[in-house]
Amino acid sequence: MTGTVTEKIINGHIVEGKQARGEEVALKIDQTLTQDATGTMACLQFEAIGIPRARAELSVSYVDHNTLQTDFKNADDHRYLQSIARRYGLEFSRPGNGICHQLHLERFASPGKTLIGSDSHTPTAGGIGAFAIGAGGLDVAVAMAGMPYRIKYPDIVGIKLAGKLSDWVSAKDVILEVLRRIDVKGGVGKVLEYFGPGVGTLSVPERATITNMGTETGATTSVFPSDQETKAFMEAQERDEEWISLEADADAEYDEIIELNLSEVEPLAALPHSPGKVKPVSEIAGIAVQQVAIGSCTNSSLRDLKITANILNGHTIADSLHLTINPGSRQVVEHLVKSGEMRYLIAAGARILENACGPCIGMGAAPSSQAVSVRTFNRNFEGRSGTKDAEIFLVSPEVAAATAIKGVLTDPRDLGDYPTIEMPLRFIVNDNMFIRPLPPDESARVTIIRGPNIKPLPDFTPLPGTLEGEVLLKVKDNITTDHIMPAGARILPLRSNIPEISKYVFEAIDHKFPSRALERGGGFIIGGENYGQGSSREHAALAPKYLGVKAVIVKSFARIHLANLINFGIVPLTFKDPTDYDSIDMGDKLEVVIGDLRGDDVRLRNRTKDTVIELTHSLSQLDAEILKTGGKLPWVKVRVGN
Ligand code: MIC
Ligand code: SF4
Repeated sequence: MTGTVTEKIINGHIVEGKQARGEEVALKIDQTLTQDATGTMACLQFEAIGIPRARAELSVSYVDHNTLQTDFKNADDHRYLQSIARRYGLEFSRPGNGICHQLHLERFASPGKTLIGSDSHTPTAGGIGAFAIGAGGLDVAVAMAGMPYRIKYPDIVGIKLAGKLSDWVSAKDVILEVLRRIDVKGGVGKVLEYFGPGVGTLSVPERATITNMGTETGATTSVFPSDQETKAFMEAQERDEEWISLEADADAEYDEIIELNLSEVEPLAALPHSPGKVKPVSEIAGIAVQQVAIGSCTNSSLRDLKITANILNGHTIADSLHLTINPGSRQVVEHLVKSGEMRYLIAAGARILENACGPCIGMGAAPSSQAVSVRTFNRNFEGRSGTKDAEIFLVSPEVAAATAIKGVLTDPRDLGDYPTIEMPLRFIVNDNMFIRPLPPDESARVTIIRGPNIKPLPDFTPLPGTLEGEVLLKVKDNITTDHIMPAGARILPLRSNIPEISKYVFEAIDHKFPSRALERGGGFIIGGENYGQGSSREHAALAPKYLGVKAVIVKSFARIHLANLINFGIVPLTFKDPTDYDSIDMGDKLEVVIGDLRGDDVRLRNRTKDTVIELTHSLSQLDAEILKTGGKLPWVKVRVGN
């Protein structure tokens, strides 16, 4: 097969549909991953599908998001997930083992494989040459049941890397540079594929930092070729037999090419409150900083923590701030302990937190009021840190460590000589915190254990031809799923209880939304561009559905959220003429005639303003069928076959 890496993998996995840009194709999925915050719902859905055992080649259930265990709820979810893994033949990664994407890269991801995960940063595995896509939990449950995953055949953007990164500049700056150029919706409907002579200068974990945060461009995924560097990484992980060579052909054609000279990249930062608001650190250096947080699935690899340790070695962090570090995995920690570099971190004053997502999703270490927090993470949406008025800057480990020493946002090049780090030729491989799947005869006897916070899935009914109700909320551009369904230490433990979590929908924008929606018997949400960017959490569709939201009418949608709305029976509609957005106000009474959703014309009558507006949608025939039957679960159940 010839072409780009993306085409080679997609074309090798198509089970239905045409190999043509924009056409819907169904892909065979080799691997799935779930994490606890989305995984309990995904597993409830997998149970409801009703088959005896998972059917993908490999399904891994990770516990990494929700690990505070402030009461029984998290612990009950973990126990439930472990029992599900044993019952249905999944790998189970115990809490403390590490962050799902870092662990998957280390131990399971393989070049040429397809992977879908119920987490938007699943494309991390693109760093090893996997075609890895983030999706809602239900879509992952369906793939676990062996059914294909559908995507629109994406446009392929070739990002041609030349040159070599300078001292003090690292992979995070590369993806920040990409975001500076194409912003938070520049990747929608596209795959970002890296190629060119600069690729070979980046190790697999560095590539994974880039593909991880490619998610913030809205891209379907990002992918690197599989080359000698990939082979070396897999050998070091004792997985050389899984390596294959996978590179774009010399005559491969990209739909668009972005040239990026690594030698010209400089230390960058994303400013509050968008990962796309990128500026050179040199232009904004000097801002007083109260917190530095290092870790997350973007920057918690051994490479990242080694460089951090060696920058901090011999220093004490500034009095004005505190520094937290979440290592990505136990493998990372074991190496830092063995090499002695863990001491550098501890002696400098770092607070070593758990090998988990932690502060990235507001699970502890919330900044103080109006604090500036400099983080190596991938998202800085307002309030996500747990502190509404905190200002979050996203940077590389180099910038974070330099800032921790100086107490102000610092261009790390001011520190002088760049430390050299030595990476091991062989990683310490210790899989004892994975619990392996049971053989089928034993797993069939396992009892699933549910706690009182794990509530059954709500039932959804078929949609009528005309939707009526009032505009419950009108929001602006780039509304994130963190706005729609916040996470953090208070709300994350409610992920397996839809009636309870629905009380927090749109909390930061309008805390009266849930009670208003219920009082009015549901209604509509009006939004701007890129509605639903960010996380894959299907709760941002499920909970509004529970409150009676019938349709979301916006200028444009982010990919995963659009799919989640369809999956749970909320009609996703767009304005034919985006300026019509201005003519609708909160409280307006609307009537939306959707019919059978086969054609793409939908008429909206605004009874309050006595106007008619034309709407449209991008639903395939299948999407329309799924929506009309009240969502994907009932649709899948009749098709899966035992
Ligand atoms: C995130 O980074 O926003 C999360 C938390 O990992 C989410 C998943 C979730 O909401 O549980 C994601 O990226 O999909
Ligand atoms: Fe976890 Fe943060 Fe990565 Fe999401 S972005 S998977 S919360 S570390």
